[in-house]
Amino acid sequence: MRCFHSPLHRGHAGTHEIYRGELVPCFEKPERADFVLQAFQRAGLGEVSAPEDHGLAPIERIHAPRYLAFLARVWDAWAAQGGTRDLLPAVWPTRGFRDDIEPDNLVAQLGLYSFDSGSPITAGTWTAALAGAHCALTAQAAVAQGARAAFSLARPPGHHAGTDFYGGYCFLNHAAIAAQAFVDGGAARVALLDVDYHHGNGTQQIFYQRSDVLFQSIHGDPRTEYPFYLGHADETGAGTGLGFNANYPLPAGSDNTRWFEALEAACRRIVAHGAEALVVSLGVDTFEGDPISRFHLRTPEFKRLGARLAALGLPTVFVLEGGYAVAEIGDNVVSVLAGFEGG
Ligand code: SP5
Ligand code: ZN
Repeated sequence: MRCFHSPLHRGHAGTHEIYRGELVPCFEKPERADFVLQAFQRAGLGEVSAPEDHGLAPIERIHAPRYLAFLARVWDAWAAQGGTRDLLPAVWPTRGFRDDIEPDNLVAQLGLYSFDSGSPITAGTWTAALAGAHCALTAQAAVAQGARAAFSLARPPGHHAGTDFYGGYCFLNHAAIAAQAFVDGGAARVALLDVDYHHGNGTQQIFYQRSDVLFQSIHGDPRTEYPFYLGHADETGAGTGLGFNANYPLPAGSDNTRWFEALEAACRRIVAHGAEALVVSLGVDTFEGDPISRFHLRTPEFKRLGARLAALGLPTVFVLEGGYAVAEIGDNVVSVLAGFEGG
């Protein structure tokens, strides 16, 4: 399996996020990608290449122009004011406020385009996220050109980012960008499966009214788990998208039997959809040792996940999402990919 990776991810390196009223070190750190890269190479799974530059057009198919313009300029604007620390929002336009006028104040702009305080913007955030989008697009192109599967190894992750908002450590929704590229390449039906511990709220928002991209997410129940405000089982799509969104919220602490029942249900729907291609939002924060999550997958289960996805027989793009047990993230990701390859 080809792997696409850029060292530009290192430019996104937040120091702190707010957790229980305290500044704590970021869980989403550059070492994550290093460990995945090392494990991928050690396992001899395939060639690792730099992404091709696909330009902004395929990213603008998913994200709003004013949001992309904000991401591209915000750090330089901050630096021009003498700012050096990570950018974190502190105020948000909730119900009753206006979101149609972009304020001049930078912190107010941060709040307009974000939904949490856990996703610092640093000097290289835009460059890193853009490189990640190009990794996903290059992986998609490889698969569209006939590869059985490809892996986009990038960070920051993407599945919490929506049309015009960031959060949950995510800025550009790489998996959504890849799924859209399949559609724009002529696929009538695409499946996007999110196996990260957290609900893929950004991806759901992007495709909620569409029937061409089936979005499904298996995740910790939002009643207790981040991102809290989306990801319930009764969210099934709207308009022409009705019936093309499926959530499988599982109680925190759920056992692996239950997790694989949800996977089975999701796989059946992918087949029923008649999907021509599959994009997997591959978070491994379902690992039993993950510091911020509460499922119990381990190496045998990650292999089983990969093997089950391979049995769908679809051209498949894997996009790295979460996973915060840094020492084990590489082995966990490689277990899924090796399981897919039949190893
Ligand atoms: C891509 C991805 O996995 N994003 C996840 C973002 C989660 N951010 C909020 C973390 C809150 C931590 N709460 C866990 C309590 C464990 N002590
Ligand atoms: Zn996650």
